[in-house]
Amino acid sequence: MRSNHTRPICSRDRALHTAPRWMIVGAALACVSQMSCRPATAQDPPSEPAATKAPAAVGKQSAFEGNPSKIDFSRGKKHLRGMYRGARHETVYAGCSFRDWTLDWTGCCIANRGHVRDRLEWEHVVPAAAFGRPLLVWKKGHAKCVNSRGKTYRGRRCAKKTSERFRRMEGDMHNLLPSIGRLNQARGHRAMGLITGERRPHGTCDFELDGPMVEPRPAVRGDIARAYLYMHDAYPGLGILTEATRPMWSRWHAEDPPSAWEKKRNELISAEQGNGNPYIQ
Ligand SMILES: [Ca+2]
Repeated sequence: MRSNHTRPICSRDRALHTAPRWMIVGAALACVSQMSCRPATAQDPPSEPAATKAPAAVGKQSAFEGNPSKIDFSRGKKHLRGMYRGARHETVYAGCSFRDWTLDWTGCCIANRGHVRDRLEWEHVVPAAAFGRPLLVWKKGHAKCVNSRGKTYRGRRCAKKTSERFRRMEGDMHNLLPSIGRLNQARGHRAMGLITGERRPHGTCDFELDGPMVEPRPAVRGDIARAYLYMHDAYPGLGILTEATRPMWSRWHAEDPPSAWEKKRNELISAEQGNGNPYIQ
C-alpha cells in the first residue's frame, strides 16, 4: 500500500530530543520514561575497535546507552516470554494470534505447513546485521575468533563473542517482537518502507516484499518505528537512522501511536532491563 500522506513529527517526538530530559538519572520508576539509568560510560573495550564509517547519524544523540542490565539475547527472550504469558497476543508481521507461546492458526493469514520455521521466534526489528556490521569485529574478526581447527571467523558469531556492546544490542528487549519464523526469515536484513502495489507473497498476510524492501502492516508500523527510533538513540554512531529514513519513522510513529499493551510491555521491559523506550508513553 502506498501512502503519500505526510504528517508533521509530533511535538512529543521533538521534545524527546531535548538533552536535559534524557539526562535525568533517577529511581527505578523514572526509568520507565527515561532512556537509561546508567550513563554510557563506556566505549567498547579496547579489544573492540570503534564503529567504522556508518551512514550519517541524524538527530540529537542520547548521552546514554540502552540495556544497562546487560541482558543478553538468550536471557532477553526468556524474560519476554514471561511477560507475554497469560494473555492473547499477536505476531508482528502476520498479526496471528498466540497465547502462552502457542500459535492459534485459525484465522491466521498463512497456513501451518509444518515448515521448520512455522513457530514463534523473537524478531530483531532493527536487524542484528544493521547494528553489528558497523563494528570492526563483525567485518574484520578478532584474535579470539578462531575455532578449534584454527580457522578464523567474523560476523555475528565473532561480535557476540568479543563485543559487550553487541551483546547488549542483541539482547535489548525493546528491539524484539514476536514473529512467525517464516516471516522473520523472509524479512531477513531487508529495510522497511512503502512498496508500490499490494503484492503479498506470504498467504494473505499484509506483509509485502519487493527486492531489498519489506512493507509491514499499518497496525505495527508505529511499534516498529519506535524500536528504530529508540535503537538509534540508545546506540549512537551506528547509523541506524539516516537523514533519508528518519522522516518515515517519525511519520509511522505519529500515525500508529502506542497501544495499551505496548505501554504495558514498555513498563515490564523497563523494570527488567533498567531502561524504558521514551518514544512509548
Ligand atoms: Ca501499533
